[in-house]
Amino acid sequence: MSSKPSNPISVYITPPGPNSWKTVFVLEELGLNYKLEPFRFDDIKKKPFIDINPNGRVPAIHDPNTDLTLWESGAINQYIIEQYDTEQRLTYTGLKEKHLLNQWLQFQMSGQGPYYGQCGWFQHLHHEKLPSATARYASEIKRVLGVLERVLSEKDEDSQWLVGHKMTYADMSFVPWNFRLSEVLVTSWDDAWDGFPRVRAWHERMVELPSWKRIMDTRARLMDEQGLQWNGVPKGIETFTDYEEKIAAGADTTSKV
Ligand SMILES: N[C@@H](CCC(=O)N[C@@H](CS)C(=O)NCC(=O)O)C(=O)O
Repeated sequence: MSSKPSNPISVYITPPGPNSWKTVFVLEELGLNYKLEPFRFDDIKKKPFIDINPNGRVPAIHDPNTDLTLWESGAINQYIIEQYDTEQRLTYTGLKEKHLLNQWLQFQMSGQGPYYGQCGWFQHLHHEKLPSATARYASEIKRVLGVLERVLSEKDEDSQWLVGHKMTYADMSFVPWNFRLSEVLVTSWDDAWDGFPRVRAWHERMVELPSWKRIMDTRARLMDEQGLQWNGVPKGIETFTDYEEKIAAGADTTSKV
């Protein structure tokens, strides 16, 4: 474990998608020294980025203080916590809690992220409509939310967090995808959360944090600079339906979310 990073940690991101913001959220909440290295989504599978992450996905970081380059948001966030959360603000180090935090992070990485991502893809970006695919991923999203609802309902009213009695990096890891919930399910915010009041309250507590608001302001600025609207649709295209029509016509097949 070390103190704060004296040189800024470089964080490679493409602004639209949720995964990068999971890492930026932790860095911002801990008040660490970092600098964003934003680039366009269209360049994600090309050099120079694939020299940093051969898998061509964001986020990735380079920490000049330790000369470590890392990709996969879960691995990155655990590194940041282990290396720089010296006061254990967002973590626990006891044997049980440490592994429970890891368990929830793995659940987020394997259970939440991929299902939300695929649901969004089949709802908005796939070149043909496949209702059975969207139904499958939407029902997995509801199942994942059900798991969280059950666990939170078994916790005391005054510790509505996944592990222990405070917000940790595990809770925070679920925020960026849940922030896009109504968009991936293509429904209203209220309907998206129907049946999951505790998960909704847990999520809404975290998006009220100044750190989350600051990074979403940064996202809005970067999206604007790249000519994109809030949802990743290029400016000048009114609705997702218009965008879908363009994708179906072969105009643009790269994901912007
Ligand atoms: N498991 C990876 C997923 C990262 C990921 O899929 N990021 C998206 C942006 S939100 C991406 O880079 N997509 C590139 C692509 O689909 O080719 C992580 O958590 O870091």
